Amino acid sequence: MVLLASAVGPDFNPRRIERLLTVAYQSGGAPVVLLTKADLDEVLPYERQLAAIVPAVPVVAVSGLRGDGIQELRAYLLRGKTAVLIGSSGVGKSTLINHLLGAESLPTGEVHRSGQGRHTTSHRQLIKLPGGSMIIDTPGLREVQIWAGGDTLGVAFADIDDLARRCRFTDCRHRQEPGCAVIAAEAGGALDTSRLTNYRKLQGELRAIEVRADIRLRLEERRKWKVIHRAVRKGNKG
Ligand SMILES: Nc1nc2c(ncn2[C@@H]2O[C@H](COP(=O)(O)OP(=O)(O)O)[C@@H](O)[C@H]2O)c(=O)[nH]1
Ligand SMILES: [Mg+2]
Ligand SMILES: [Zn+2]
Repeated sequence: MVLLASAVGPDFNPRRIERLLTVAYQSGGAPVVLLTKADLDEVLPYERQLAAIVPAVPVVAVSGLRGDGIQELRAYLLRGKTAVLIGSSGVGKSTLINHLLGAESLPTGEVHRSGQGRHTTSHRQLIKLPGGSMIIDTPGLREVQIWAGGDTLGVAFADIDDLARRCRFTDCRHRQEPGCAVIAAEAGGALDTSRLTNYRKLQGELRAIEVRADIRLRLEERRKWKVIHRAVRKGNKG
């Protein structure tokens, strides 16, 4: 299970959640969104926004300080299950785990005035929770990167994937191709522009990673053949 933590407040960013969701789907884990620091603001408007962008993903509003949503969260953390907690530094991941543990086991940090959290969690850590589940605390987004493989965007952006079936070209990238149903949906207002922009950005990142992976693969292949050729030459001499 992948718990995507995002705090309520002015820094709340649906685009970041889309990105985390892409990472979650790539991992093969089932995603659950945690709306953290629920003690700071009315959670309903955030839940409404999430329902629009991640309709199929459960959302739990939690507060590691006040204890909101802890029972609901525990219902996901079943015996034998492992969850990884990801999200920006300072959203309250370690505080939440401490609450689940009922102890101050993990260091937590003050949030900088810039809104950026300090990286008080410096490494990943697997923690056994009472109840028999396990949870992995992570230091923040630096650890969480998109990697190529699988139809990840298609799952995280199922709406765009559905529209894409009606594009004229089957390999349409929804950028400026004629007969693109995605571009048409955006122009007609049915698809949110910033959601499409984020989709394109993630698509570009995935492509860059695929290209890098491809170069690495070719270099490895070349090295392998060099070794084989050298061995063959030696063999011929001897
Ligand atoms: N108001 C409020 N503050 C919180 C909550 N959880 C964490 N914090 C504060 O946010 C800061 C960062 O918390 P931390 O757990 O270290 O975040 P992490 O970087 O995601 O592990 C600390 O100052 C916490 O006291 C919460 O539920 N409500
Ligand atoms: Mg932490
Ligand atoms: Zn298209």
